[in-house]
Amino acid sequence: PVATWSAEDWHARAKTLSLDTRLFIDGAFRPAADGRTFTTVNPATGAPLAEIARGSQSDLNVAVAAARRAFRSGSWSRRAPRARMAVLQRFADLIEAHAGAFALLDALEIGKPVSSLTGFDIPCAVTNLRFAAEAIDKMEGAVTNTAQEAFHYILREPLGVVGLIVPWNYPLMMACWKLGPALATGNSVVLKPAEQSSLSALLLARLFSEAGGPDGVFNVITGFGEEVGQALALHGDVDKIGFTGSGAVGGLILEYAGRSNLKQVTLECGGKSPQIVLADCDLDTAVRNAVIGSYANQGEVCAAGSRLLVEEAIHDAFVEKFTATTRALFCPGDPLDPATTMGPLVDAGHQQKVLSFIESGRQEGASLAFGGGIPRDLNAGCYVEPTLFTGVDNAMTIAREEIFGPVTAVIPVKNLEHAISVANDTDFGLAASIWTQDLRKAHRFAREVAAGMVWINTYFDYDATAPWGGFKRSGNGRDKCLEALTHYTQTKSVWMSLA
Ligand code: TXE
Repeated sequence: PVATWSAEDWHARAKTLSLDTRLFIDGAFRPAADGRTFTTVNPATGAPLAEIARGSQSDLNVAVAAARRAFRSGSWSRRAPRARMAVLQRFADLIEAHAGAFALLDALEIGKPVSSLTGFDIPCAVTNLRFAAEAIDKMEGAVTNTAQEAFHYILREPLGVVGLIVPWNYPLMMACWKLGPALATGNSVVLKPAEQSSLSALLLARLFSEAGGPDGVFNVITGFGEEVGQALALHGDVDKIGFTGSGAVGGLILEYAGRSNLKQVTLECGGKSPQIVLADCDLDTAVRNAVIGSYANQGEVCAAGSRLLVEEAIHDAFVEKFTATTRALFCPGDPLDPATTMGPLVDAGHQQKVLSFIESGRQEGASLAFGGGIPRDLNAGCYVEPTLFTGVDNAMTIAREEIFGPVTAVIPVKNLEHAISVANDTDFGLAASIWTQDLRKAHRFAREVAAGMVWINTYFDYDATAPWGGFKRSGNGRDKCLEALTHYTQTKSVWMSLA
């Protein structure tokens, strides 16, 4: 039914929404030990939204101890695979049943349109959880081919206590991408949501308990990165951190792991992904997808196709169509209106950062084709207009840095060779796309581009089975897909003498 709610319905429900804003530890909500809270703000209006528990090192220690106790007890880690599967399936069902509440929580906290949440984030979160749940009894160990007088087998076991540190751009979905494999393989989890988006994580934890998840297996500590996140990644009794966020913090997580207990780390740290548009492409399809690749989710997407490498012969026609298509598809507005396709950015600090990237584009000599400012009628919120720069050189700041907002750069290229060399001239390597009718060019590009995900004549195609992650500074490891489950396990090699 959420699909039928009007803007008025969403606003009415927002007024009566009940929130639990405390930490979730060992199966129960509780305030931070020192009673501190922080205020979260609705970025569409600038109004305060909720007072959330500000977790500290001591809260984190209690959560890690509860997670370890639960792991040792075997209440989850050694529960029969099918029984674990049943809990995770019920958990997924409950998320689906609470779609309205999840959409409201994420929309109010980060400004994402409810249409994106109900149409994408929530179904993807649910599918990924179900995918991980269904895989539980299909993960196998192995018996290896040793000499006759020995019997050797490989067991795959959970790691123990896993810390998940997630960002604010897909709060529910990102948590589920990591929770699915971590819980399916039998680990206990401490989840640290971003400070901008705590509420959906807290509802998730409550629903896991309601689904039959044992106490201590899934804990949520809300609060700040330098407090809770750092304490989690430095903790000597945490076996792994699964992280999505900035490259700078990704580097710190590796450092914390090195300084503490050499815990395992997987990272997804964003990108500066190229979309190559060759002269022989189907221009209408290429433009439509390039626009979506640029501005979907306000451009707050790690795989945003923010560098458009357009072959010179079609440059002007491309920019003209791109401009018209953007106007038709993306107009900033109220996130609680189901017709809205673009909300505000997550907070005022991020809005300023994106505006300063736009300023750097102007200063460094790129031409502003459209956008570039705050929409006039929406200046109470953290909005930025969809923005396009043309005449961009790949050395400019707007071509090198992840802007994480609705700002895209057109870089003219001479041909495929030139496009590949510009595409790979970046510190990142998350995603890439090519638009062409020539299969040889498409597959050559797929082999030569240094990126974890390649889209040919499409963008943002997505499935729970498909690995998500990057090369180079975009990180290591993969989310979604079966491989993700192996990131939350370790192998044990067992020998028995038959002599
Ligand atoms: O990220 P942070 P921010 C990129 C994007 C964005 C920029 C900054 O370019 O503009 O990063 O965003 C926690 N120890 N991406 O500041 O700080 C933090 O609390 C441990 C790309 O939001 O990396 C949050 O939970 N944890 C990206 C998480 O790290 C720490 C998604 C991410 O926050 C910490 C988000 C610390 N010292 C931003 N400091 C993607 N890959 O999709 C912060 N955190």
